Amino acid sequence: MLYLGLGSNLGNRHANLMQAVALIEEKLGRVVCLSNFYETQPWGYVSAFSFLNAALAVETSLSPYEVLNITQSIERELGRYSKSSHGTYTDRPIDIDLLLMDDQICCTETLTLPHPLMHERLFVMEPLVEIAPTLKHPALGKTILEIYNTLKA
Ligand code: PH2
Ligand code: MG
Ligand code: MG
Repeated sequence: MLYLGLGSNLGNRHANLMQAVALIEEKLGRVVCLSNFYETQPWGYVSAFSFLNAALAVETSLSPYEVLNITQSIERELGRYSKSSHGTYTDRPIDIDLLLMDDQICCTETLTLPHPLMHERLFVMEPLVEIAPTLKHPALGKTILEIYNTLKA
């Protein structure tokens, strides 16, 4: 199972997330579970625009790199032209992040799994704990619920 994190803080955020989910279903595989959408404040940079964040579980036979290529093309299709530049984050209509893929641990220049910052980010862990509380983080050896509780404390 593949777990993705979605975020939007530009344009019609709700519509952007819904369109991303539809394109993920079309191009990656069956969306098994989708969290609620959470209103969150920009984390790690200053912006006037707050986010909607969500998490979803997808059944796919594709490799992590194929998934990455496709999620990046979906981001472009939904109008994401600029990526974080000069080490700072930028506002975006859509961001699709690979969080976890089965027990895969992978660390290359193009892709790190599990997502290296997921356990530090409430905007990722809150939607994820809703859909996969008992899922184990293969690198930390803790469940999503345990990580979420530590982060919240
Ligand atoms: N994504 C970031 C940086 N900061 N803050 C919130 N609230 N939600 C995000 O999705 C987000 C962020 C980098 O991808
Ligand atoms: Mg991100
Ligand atoms: Mg991203």
